[in-house]
Amino acid sequence: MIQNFSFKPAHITIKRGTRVRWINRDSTAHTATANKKSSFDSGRLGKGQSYTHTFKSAGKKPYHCKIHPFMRGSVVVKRWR
Ligand SMILES: [Cu+2]
Repeated sequence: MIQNFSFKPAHITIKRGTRVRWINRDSTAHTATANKKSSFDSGRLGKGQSYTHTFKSAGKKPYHCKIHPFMRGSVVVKRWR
């Protein structure tokens, strides 16, 4: 969830192959953009819009909002539980 200019939860741990969905609940546009280019990028999400990404490789994937760089989060992808 993207709400009140933050990602909630900001940090999650998932199993490889899991789909993660970001839904923008703010009336302001946001993005969920991997810090590492070419990994994932939601593009501009308006109010109520969502973006889904399937994480296929293990590791820590920090991301941010391009419009508000102070908004930060991370997804830790494990090979298995
Ligand atoms: Cu934002």
